[in-house]
Amino acid sequence: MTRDELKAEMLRHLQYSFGKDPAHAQVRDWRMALSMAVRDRIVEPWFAATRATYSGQHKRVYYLSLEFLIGRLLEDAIVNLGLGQAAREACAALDLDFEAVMTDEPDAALGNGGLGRLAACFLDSLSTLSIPAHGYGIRYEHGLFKQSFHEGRQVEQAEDWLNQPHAWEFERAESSYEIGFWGEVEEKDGRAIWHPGDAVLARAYDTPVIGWQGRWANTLRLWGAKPTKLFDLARFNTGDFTAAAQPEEAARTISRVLYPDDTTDAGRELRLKQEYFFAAASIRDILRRYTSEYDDIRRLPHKVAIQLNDTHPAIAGPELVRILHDEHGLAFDEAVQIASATLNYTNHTLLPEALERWSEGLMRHLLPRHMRLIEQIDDWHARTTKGRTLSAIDQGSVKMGELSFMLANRVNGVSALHTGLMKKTVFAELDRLHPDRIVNQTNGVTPRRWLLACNPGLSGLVTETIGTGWEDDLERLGQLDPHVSDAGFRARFAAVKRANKAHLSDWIGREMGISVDPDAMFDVQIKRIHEYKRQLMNVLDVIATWHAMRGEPGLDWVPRVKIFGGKAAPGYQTAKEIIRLINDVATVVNSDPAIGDRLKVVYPPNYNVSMAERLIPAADLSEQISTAGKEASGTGNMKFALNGAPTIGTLDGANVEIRERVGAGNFFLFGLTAEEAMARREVPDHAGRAIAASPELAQAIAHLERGTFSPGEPDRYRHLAQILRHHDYFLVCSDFAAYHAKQRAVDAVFRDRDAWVAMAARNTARSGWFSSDRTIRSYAAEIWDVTPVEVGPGA
Ligand code: 26Y
Repeated sequence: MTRDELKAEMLRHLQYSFGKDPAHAQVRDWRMALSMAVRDRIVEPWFAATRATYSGQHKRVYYLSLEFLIGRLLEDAIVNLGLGQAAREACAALDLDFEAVMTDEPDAALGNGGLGRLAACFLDSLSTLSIPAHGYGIRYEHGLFKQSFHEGRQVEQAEDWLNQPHAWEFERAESSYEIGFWGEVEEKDGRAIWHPGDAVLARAYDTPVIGWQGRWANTLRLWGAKPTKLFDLARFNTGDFTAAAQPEEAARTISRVLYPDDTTDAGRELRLKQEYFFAAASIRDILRRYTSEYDDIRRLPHKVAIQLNDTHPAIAGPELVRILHDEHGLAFDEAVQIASATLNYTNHTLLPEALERWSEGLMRHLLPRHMRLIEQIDDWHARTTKGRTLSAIDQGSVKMGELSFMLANRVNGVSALHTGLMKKTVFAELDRLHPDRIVNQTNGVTPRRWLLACNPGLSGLVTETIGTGWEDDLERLGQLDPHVSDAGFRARFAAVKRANKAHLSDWIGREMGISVDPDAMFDVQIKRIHEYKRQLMNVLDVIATWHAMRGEPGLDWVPRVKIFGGKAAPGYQTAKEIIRLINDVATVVNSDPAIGDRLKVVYPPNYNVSMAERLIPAADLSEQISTAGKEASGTGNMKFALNGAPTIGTLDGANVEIRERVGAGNFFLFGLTAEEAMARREVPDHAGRAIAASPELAQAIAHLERGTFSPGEPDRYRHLAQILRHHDYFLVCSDFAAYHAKQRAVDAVFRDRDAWVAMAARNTARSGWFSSDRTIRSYAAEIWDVTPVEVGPGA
């Protein structure tokens, strides 16, 4: 498509799809017009892919996830369709600022963090690999909350991405399912019939997901909740307008927000309703498609593979058993066998508080038939494995991990270390009973978004050096390795990073009013704020460094910009204290004349996918410092390495595999191993001992307690200090000295610019394995038993 064709299409959509006169069009109108023009190019490959799947009777993959953190879609589509140049030129010809048009699009933030972003990368790779697949999720009206800082404290506001037309979705009014809740189960002639007490409609909204070079497109189908009857006309006519609208309100609540607060009973019930709502609609849709093509329901596992993204969609298991048994009339055991040959489960965390459990009472009340089936599934498992000591029902609650495991063909962890720990800890007994069920699938990230689109400078250099083809064959980056010893290549690599940093410095200046030196080291930690991720250890290092700089202002310090980004769960008080501390430390450090440009702390609010795309290409150092054994994989770690930022990190999650691949000499390792961490927790007063052994740490904690960063309110960080001294489960104190020392080693290498650039470039050259294409190929072969559909070039 040429510039002129695209421009003509934009003008056509502007006028005929949106009724706008070009003379009065705003950026948003132009962005919508461009989106429509681009979307039109997706529809054909999308139809072609669907037709090819039907006509070849190919097996399909269904990825069920409560989260899809997809971010912006326009640039992604432009890049995948190879329309970058045409789009830039068309915008220029219309006197539009291309960057402003791109950034006008709101982020689709239908997820919290890693698990949701992984689902989005997987959709991208499934399309790139032409594997017939659907993503299924909820069309939340409000995605992840918007974060702002008021006096350093996190304030949450409702996010509102649908408060404007959504360019990418197709509403399917004809694809709706009635989803029941509550009610009773009637036993009749040995058969169970569930009579729900209430119901809502699940309506489908489809977003095409285009793969690399537009060869294939799959569908992300999101469910919106609607009332089964619009409103109560009788009540309306009596003048009780509010009551008349009540059914609609109640139904819509289900797809209103991502992760409602689950600390109250009302919140918990709503969350379970969301899970069942979307799982049931998806299963219904999958079976409708299957039965429209095939007669024998027993062959379902040959044509369908379902992946459960953690336990959040786990109720899909009992729902599938219910339909096969109650509605299709299969014997119970056979129904369970078919369901478990179809379903697979990915575990993303071993943290006890994130392992879902539902109270038996709530489950029986909301889903009476399912609770009964869960008991039967539990009995069936005990009967068929003689694993009598084990149950998915424990002390009045249903353990969704165990239930998902019992009903799965394969269960996978997301990094080698995490999968090993799953076998050793939470699923030890189930693994013994089913030794082939647990497999590892190390996470990956899509190189289209996380290198090609977000880092044009580096991707240009890669292409000039090794040619094209790496975009969907990322291991080709290995061909860069020999070039790293070429001084000319290193100079160009360094120039790209320097330009990215200058660009980010401008943005930080504009957005935050903080001036940062693009030649300083950009040290970045961006992820959800959680104690196990240890942002607190990072701030303590900032405090210790600041303290040392003030003590010896004459020393030749390596200038650093400490960049933080991330949100805390609204009810997670300790994480919110850590946020406030980072902001308070920033206030003191950034305005300290004794420090000047040598240390800056920058924490831009409302970290999201788009901000990650801005920060990662400009990073020098990647902070991956979780307590070993706690971060299942991490995927940010892969994005940094790919973009030429070496890691300072622990042996946790996929850091282990990153270090193996980039080489120990290109990775700053520190800290306790997972085994040592477990042992250390048993040492009495481990924190006290670590504090006594590290004057820097003792000093930094003393600053917290003295109110250095909370003038006039010395108690503000008393609680954090207490945690460090007496309840340091995440071993911040035990790892601090090693971390602080390793940061000095980082300084030393950074001083030797050429050595640093070589290290950075080797990170890029050796990160090819972390493409989500590799991950998806591996799921396809080892879990789903599907193969890519052959498509002609540029179909
Ligand atoms: C049930 C509720 C409490 C809950 C909600 C969200 C539990 C967990 C989650 C999200 C978990 C998550 O994002 N896990 C992350 O998954 C990534 C993809 O596998 C990993 O890279 C990352 O280490 C892990 O923390």
